[in-house]
Amino acid sequence: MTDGGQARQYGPLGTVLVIIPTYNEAGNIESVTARVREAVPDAHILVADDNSPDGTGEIADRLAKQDEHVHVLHRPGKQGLGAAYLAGFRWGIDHGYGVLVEMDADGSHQPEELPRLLTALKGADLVLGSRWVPGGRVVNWPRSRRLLSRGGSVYSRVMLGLPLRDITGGFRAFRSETLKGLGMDDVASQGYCFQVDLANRAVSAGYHVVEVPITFVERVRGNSKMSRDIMVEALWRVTAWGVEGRVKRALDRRHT
Ligand SMILES: Nc1nc2c(ncn2[C@@H]2O[C@H](COP(=O)(O)OP(=O)(O)OP(=O)(O)O)[C@@H](O)[C@H]2O)c(=O)[nH]1
Ligand SMILES: [Mg+2]
Repeated sequence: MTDGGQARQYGPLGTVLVIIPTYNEAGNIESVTARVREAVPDAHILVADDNSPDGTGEIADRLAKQDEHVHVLHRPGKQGLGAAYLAGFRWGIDHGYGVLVEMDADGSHQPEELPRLLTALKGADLVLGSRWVPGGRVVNWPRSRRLLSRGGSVYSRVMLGLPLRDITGGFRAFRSETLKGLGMDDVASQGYCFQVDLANRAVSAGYHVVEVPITFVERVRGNSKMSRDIMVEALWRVTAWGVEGRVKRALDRRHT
């Protein structure tokens, strides 16, 4: 939790848009959409599909036809999670939504936990669903993935000096105002370091960030998009941001 939040007054949340990026999630998109609709009936959903070869985009189109709360953003090809979210955020801001939620399609994030995230957002600028705070859990994750995720968070926390436990997670609720204040135009991160990038920007900008425990469940259907490239990108970017931050702080000290 960053400081400065307690004394502030927060405005109403407005309408919620749950953004679900998809690449080859044909076996998952229908059930996750239905669960979101059930869990938060007033919310809208935006499926941001990168022209999935398995037809996820067409399934999403069918769902959107049947339900005016469901929308689809078709993108020309696989450009990474970060790019899909940035496009989704812009769409949500342009359409006047007050809250933009990040959620995976693969069932790892439980739509039934969304109301808790949204309740916390009433008193925060950004809420992170967190596996690594008391009450948070991971189910069915192999030891290697657990280590990778915890290691990624610890490394990011130390390198960037962030007071957060789960920095790489992708189940989050932003106030639109927060995203507008983060300067999304120069976000270059593509893979899951996108999540580290946004958390770092939010804390650095002085936003009140709250972690809420979640239960994260390993995907049952479909294939992981985690790759060596994504890990390498995360490692070098986090290291570069960490060094950059230190140099900047040292220079600031010199000038004061
Ligand atoms: N639009 C779009 N969505 C993507 C892309 N890469 C991943 N996704 C989606 O982002 C979400 C998270 O990706 P996952 O493959 O589950 O990544 P992960 O959670 O790190 O790995 P596993 O859970 O082990 O599969 C899923 O809904 C994916 O379909 C991409 O390049 N474009
Ligand atoms: Mg996943």
